[in-house]
Amino acid sequence: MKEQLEKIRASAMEALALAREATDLEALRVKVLGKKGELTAVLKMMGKLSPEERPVMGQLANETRAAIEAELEHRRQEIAAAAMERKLAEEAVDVTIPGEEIAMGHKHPMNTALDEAKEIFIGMGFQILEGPEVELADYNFTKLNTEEGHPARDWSDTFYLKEDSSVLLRTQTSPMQIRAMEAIKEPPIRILAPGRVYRKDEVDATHSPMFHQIEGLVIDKGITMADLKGTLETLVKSLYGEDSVVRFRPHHFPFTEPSCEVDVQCFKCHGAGCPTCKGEGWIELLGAGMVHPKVLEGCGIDPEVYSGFAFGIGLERMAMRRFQISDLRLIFENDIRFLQQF
Ligand code: 2NL
Repeated sequence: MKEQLEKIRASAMEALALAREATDLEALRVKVLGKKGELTAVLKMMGKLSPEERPVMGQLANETRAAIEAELEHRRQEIAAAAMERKLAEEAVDVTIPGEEIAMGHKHPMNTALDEAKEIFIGMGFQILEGPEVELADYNFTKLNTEEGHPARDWSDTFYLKEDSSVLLRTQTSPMQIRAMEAIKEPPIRILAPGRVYRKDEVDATHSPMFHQIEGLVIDKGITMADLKGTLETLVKSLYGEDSVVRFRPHHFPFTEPSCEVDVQCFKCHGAGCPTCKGEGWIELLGAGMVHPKVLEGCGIDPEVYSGFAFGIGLERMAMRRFQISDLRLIFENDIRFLQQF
């Protein structure tokens, strides 16, 4: 039995010296000291020894167990320390290596132009409202005094979403103004409705089936064409400078009466005619007019008591002038080489 114990101890020590992982140690512990282990098997045979031999062998067995356990613990610590060393070496960070530069993005030129327009109108007491791009024909046309059969309603110009022409992609942001009037009812109303609008246009340097509009609406007692002119002159002078010259030209829209288009005298040639204004001397900016009484009435606002003006601006054209962009398509292509310039 003595030899058996010595053999167990010697082979355990040898195996311990070779162990490289914590799992090796655990396997070894089970194999030698476990319930069905080598040492336990020897201890079970103690009963067969003589009463004289038993305490001697018992002591030797305990010493063997203690020695193996001590070495196990020693090796456990060595292996854990080695693992920690390895981990530290692997995860070492060289804080002196220069960092990777992160390219900073910035606002899209369309948003810069939009934010500038918003600022100007917020300064004049306007509230910004946004609404659905999928609209009822009722709100996009009928309530804007654009009757059945009007050319703007043509299937070749408008994206309809229903066979019966009742639902469409809005062709202007005016339906949002109608919704606002119906909701607020009691003027004064001063709102600015920016957003995407859709028309069936072929893509070229100045057209896109999706573009952006900013519409404004002011309703109160005693609002006249003078308020329209003053407000829009303020806009143009904020955009193009205090000394810019503004022109109001008669026009026609179904939803306003009277209607006009607003031009600014070319800031390059001061009216003489040049490539920037295509020889016209004037640059067209927006459409506007006094809200048609039928439109007010349809929204539950009494045209005998209240009056108002409205206007619509194409945001792409505004941004193109602001940043001297020659082709509308560049705005939507999101080519980083183009966008980085602004
Ligand atoms: C353009 C310029 C315009 C309006 C939009 C409007 C809105 C309501 C009532 C009356 Cl709720 N008018 N908006 C007015 C004049 C011009 O847009 O070139 N449109 C085709």
